[in-house]
Amino acid sequence: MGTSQSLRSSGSSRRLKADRGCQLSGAQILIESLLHEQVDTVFGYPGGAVLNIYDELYRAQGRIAHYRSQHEQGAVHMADGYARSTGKVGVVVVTSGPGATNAVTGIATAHMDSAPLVVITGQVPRALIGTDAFQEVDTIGITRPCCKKNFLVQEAGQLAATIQEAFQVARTGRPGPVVVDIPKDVAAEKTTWYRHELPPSLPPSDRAACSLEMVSIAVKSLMAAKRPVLYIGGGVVSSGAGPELRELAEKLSIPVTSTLMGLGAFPSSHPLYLGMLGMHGTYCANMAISEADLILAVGVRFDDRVTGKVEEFGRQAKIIHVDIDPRSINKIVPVQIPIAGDAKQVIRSILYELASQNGNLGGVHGRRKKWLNQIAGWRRFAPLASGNSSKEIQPQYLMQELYRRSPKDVIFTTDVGQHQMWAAQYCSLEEPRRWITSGGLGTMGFGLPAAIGAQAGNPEKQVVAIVGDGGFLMTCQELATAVRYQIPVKVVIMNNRFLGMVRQWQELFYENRQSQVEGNGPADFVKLAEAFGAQGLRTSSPAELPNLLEKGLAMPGVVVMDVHVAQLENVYPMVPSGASLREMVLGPEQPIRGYPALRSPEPAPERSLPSDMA
Ligand SMILES: Cc1ncc(C[n+]2csc(CCOP(=O)(O)OP(=O)(O)O)c2C)c(N)n1
Repeated sequence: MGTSQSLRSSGSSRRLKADRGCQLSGAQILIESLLHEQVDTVFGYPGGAVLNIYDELYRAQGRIAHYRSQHEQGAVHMADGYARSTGKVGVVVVTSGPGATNAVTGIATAHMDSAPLVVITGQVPRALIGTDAFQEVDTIGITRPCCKKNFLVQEAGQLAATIQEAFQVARTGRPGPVVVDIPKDVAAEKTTWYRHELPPSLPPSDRAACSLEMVSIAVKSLMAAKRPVLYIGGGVVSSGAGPELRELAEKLSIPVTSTLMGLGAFPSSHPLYLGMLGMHGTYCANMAISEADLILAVGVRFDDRVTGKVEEFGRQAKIIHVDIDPRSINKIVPVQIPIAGDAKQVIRSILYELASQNGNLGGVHGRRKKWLNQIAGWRRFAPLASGNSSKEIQPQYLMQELYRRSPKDVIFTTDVGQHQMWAAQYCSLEEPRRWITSGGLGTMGFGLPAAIGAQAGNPEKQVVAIVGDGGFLMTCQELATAVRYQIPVKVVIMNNRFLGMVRQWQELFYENRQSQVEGNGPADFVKLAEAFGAQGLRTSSPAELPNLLEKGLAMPGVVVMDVHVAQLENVYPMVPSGASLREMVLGPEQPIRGYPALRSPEPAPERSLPSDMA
């Protein structure tokens, strides 16, 4: 039994011995540090530079569960899915060279979406660094621009403090991935280690205090506004500010729209909820933002997929921007009321200030009536199309049926493409941390491994990966991981035999020249699932679909449901790239300004709003 294990097996005499210090290797100190951070789950892939670490992971079996992926990208997405669904830091171990470079897509994905990870990469021995040694890459250089912070550990004596800092950085402020590069000889080297060297774990968030003066100005503006909108994003999920936001929205009758990353932070069935905004957002959300006189933006970063033409975004509105990361404020749009701070704390401060007005909200609800009526009109004018299917399965119908048949507390992960947008539109969620998608980097191949990580962290929940046929083939080998560890994820392939989202853009903006977007030949996903030891089901019939979903979701083990949908369906509404949110295209019958209408031989009449809504 290794020294680290004997240290763990408590007993006061042993503790005393530990306090007098003992000789541990860098790898043993790493394991002690992970246990100190209460890590019980690690994802990774072994190799030469991390042999010592894997030897200690072997000894730590029973205390740390390790899931070995089939590719390092998969391991990082798994840790990411685990982190986003549990709120804990996800941990990854990969080897040097190709192990580290394979991990980069996962690290960049987590970085863009602010997911807290600690990624431990092996490195060649210190004496070989810079010599083009076997499996040497400059991991620090490569990962610098796509992680929150990285460390090259120079000696075993630095490991405990470095790991602690890495966890603290990963989960504090705007969360993100941290890379710790450990040369092989540092992992092997022994040093005197004292248990009391491990200081108590630092709190998960700095809960930075915000400017009370700004809060007070924000409250006045919120009370005075005639057409306010709350625009929320992933920062609300990471700070757990959902309940406070709901209280605020209800207290002041403020309608709420969410980014792709914020879905679930505000209950989608709530009457004040407008749906997602942005490129494939709802008509009423995009109109509300465009017409608002006040936007309270919380935990968002004004991504270009959200704002459309940025000069037009919320042009009539005063903007209050609450964000933990002061660098995000005033970065894309000028903000009149900046509040740097943790979303939960700031919204609490706003609620506190409102409460101090002794319930005298100055007739705010009456003032909002006209605005809420106008929004109701937009909602009625252009609701999301319902996916009626007779001959073929419409993608919208698939999403509606999947949502209807999934348990209320289901966790959905998605890949990237049309299916992701339809899932966002139709699989509306009531709670945070149930919607896991690659929003910022838009990484195809994310859905399946993220689902495996989410399922590992939430064994009691149903986890469903919604993927496209293209993205599924990027990481489908992770089915082997799910089967091996009996992680019973369900995979729903929205199979349109196209790289659908790219085909949609080629149709709409490149005169339908379909360049390299056709499907994957006779790829048989049922056989593929079976080859990995999973179960496969397939349908292309609208009548069969409900039963297939019911059956597939209820089956034990890993199940792949290959659902053949209409091939040429496009995602609407759509704001063409670079257009303002008002220039949404609602459906195929409506030509996109500057582009020929491909679907209708005659130019379709412009859809116009009823006069009271124009
Ligand atoms: C790794 C990666 N490569 C390329 C792209 C560009 N891309 C965005 S969506 C898309 C098509 C996805 O096709 P599929 O997985 O079949 O999903 P669908 O759009 O049909 O739902 C592509 C190629 C990407 N987002 N990620």
